[in-house]
Amino acid sequence: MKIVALAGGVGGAKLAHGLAQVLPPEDLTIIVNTGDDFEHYGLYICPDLDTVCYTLAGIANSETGWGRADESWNAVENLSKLGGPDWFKLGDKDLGTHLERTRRLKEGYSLSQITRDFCKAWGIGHTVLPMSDKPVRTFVETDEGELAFQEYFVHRRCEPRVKGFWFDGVDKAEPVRGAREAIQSADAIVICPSNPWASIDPILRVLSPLLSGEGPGVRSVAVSPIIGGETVKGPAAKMFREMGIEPSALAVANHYRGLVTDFVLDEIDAQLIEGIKGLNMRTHVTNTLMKSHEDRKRLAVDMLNFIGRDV
Ligand code: FO1
Repeated sequence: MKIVALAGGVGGAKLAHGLAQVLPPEDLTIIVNTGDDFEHYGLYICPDLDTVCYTLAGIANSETGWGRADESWNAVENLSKLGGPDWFKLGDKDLGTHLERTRRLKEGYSLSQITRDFCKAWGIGHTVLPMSDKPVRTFVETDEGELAFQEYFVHRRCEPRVKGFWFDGVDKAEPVRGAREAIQSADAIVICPSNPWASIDPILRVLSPLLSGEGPGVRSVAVSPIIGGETVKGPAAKMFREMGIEPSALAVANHYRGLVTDFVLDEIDAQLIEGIKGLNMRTHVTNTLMKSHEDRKRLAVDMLNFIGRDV
């Protein structure tokens, strides 16, 4: 079964990792959000691409959910002593990624070419693609004005109240080469349990020319990142509340209405099934919490059974 997975940060990377454990490389393409990307210390940093790749390569920092495992912090400690901005923690190993990516971008390589070479170097067999080779930047409209994503998410620790989002460059950013073929040959698109507003919406906007195809279109299965009204990790539930929406798996399904054919929610939210079916989506209830690598694999197998049963 061929799958295209759309993923952002931590939650998305976990399910992508689960799918990579059960699908061969030729049957899984992972398309990653680049709206979180930004320049810092003159380096071009791609947090979601790195979170997905480090997770697939088994070198991700499992405590923080970002950056590398077994990290040291000499560079950032020393730049801090010099009075430099140290709010965005760049580990020494992680710095190597940003230095080399920035060097190659300056040499004219595309982000997708660089990602392909990095995946090879990290021993990742599956295809990981940035959603576009053109820059897209997520901005968060808040009660304190407009903030670039990392300014909001890391520097301000998601404190400002969110009013909306916009994605600079999204209308000029064509889908990355390879996305069209992957989607056309896919049995299903899996929308991983990432932040619907900040991680998945940018990808859906960039890929929309490929997704609004006539006819039944590709099967698309979204997994709720909200369980029992709360996000497992990250500010998605807070964002829903601040946008005047009570956070729940139903609210997430409603966010994706018209875009997905199927919705996967956690057993704890089974009472929401009828409401989600009312959005013209097939529902699948299971344990969607991924605490261990085994959990990631179990959810992936569960998803494929669910998709395969009706394909
Ligand atoms: N998130 C934080 O909350 N604090 C950090 O200091 C931080 C550093 C960091 C360095 C590299 C990287 O790839 C990600 C990093 N993140 C950090 C996460 C980053 O903000 C991502 O955008 C989130 O994971 C949301 O996708």
